[in-house]
Amino acid sequence: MRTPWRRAWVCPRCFRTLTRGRITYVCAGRPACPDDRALASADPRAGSAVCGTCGRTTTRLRCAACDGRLPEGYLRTPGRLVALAGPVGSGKSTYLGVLTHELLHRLGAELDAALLPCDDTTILDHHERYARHLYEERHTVPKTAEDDAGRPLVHRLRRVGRGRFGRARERALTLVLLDTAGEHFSSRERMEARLPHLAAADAVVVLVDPGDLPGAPVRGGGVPGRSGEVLARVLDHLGGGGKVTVPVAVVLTKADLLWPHLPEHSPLHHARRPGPLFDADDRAAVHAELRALLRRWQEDRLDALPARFCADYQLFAVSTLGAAPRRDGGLGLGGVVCPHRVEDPLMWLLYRFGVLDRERG
Ligand SMILES: Nc1nc2c(ncn2[C@@H]2O[C@H](COP(=O)(O)OP(=O)(O)OP(=O)(O)O)[C@@H](O)[C@H]2O)c(=O)[nH]1
Ligand SMILES: [Mg+2]
Ligand SMILES: [Zn+2]
Ligand SMILES: [Zn+2]
Repeated sequence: MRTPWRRAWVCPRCFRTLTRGRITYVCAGRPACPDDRALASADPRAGSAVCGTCGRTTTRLRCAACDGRLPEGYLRTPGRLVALAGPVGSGKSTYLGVLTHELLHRLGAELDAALLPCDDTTILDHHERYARHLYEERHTVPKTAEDDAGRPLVHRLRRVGRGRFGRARERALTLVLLDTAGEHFSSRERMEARLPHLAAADAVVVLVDPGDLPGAPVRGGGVPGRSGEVLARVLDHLGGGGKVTVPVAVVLTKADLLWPHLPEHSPLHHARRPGPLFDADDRAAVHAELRALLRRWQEDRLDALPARFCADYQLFAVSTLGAAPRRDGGLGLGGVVCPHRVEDPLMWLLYRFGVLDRERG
């Protein structure tokens, strides 16, 4: 079953639903244009409007609720807000930085997809917060500050696939990815006060540090049980004690720490087959393997909770960096990021969002 699209657009700054009355044009002649209020009555879905005062055509839109500018062309494609959750140090920022880099530089081409940052803020933030550290300084990313309001990365993804009867069919979506400081997941009150976007998310990716699994053979770092508590809190927040309807990906990060302890034939060792299709067999194999491992590592809450409270969830294991960083924060493996299976959660979500097809076995 495909998840129905819950709502078409959410403001990527304040996360309120963008009804027509909540979107207005901004005159392209601002600030010189003396008065562009007449633009308020123009239809935002038309794509452009002419300012009654200065006569310029504008395509700029803003959210009337928070006054934030909407990314160029934001309303042209359905928006999907994917929120990252997980305790401090679980690997959210590293994951977001590497996933975006992979999408822009490698995965986009593999999926026959064009991926474009929607605004300058996205380009700057991606570079300043993530890419500069990982790919230029070859170092881990800094910890996300607690008072960091968390600007989202907004990209438009477009694919031309084969529709029925072999006809070319364009499928596009605006992907809004949001990273925040792990401290905000530490209590119910904090989540409610500090993470207004969670309730508006179209999918949630909960990251789990393998060091938090009481019985996992990983030394140092984690706090046993912590990731399970965050997952419980997030699901409770999203579902209000009932079912969570949006897709939830539960992702073990830092899988490189686990590799030496996995059986040789484990599906976690190899990567998915490359190509622009969602591989359901591979997905089922990894999911089943992780269920068994979580039981062995005494944290089967990570499977039992979503099994009970989610209409749709999957278990993943990724290594974002491919190896543990050195003690001084320099990347291992000669300073190179070697991601393993990082795209798996996204491939699943793109399939669920109707942008990817599944492999037909
Ligand atoms: N071994 C290994 N370590 C990783 C990997 N990814 C991240 N780490 C380590 O985990 C640390 C924390 O990662 P972050 O991405 O900053 O974690 P975060 O969830 O954003 O943390 P907060 O910003 O505090 O919420 C990094 O500094 C790395 O040392 C990985 O793929 N493998
Ligand atoms: Mg962070
Ligand atoms: Zn807004
Ligand atoms: Zn004007």
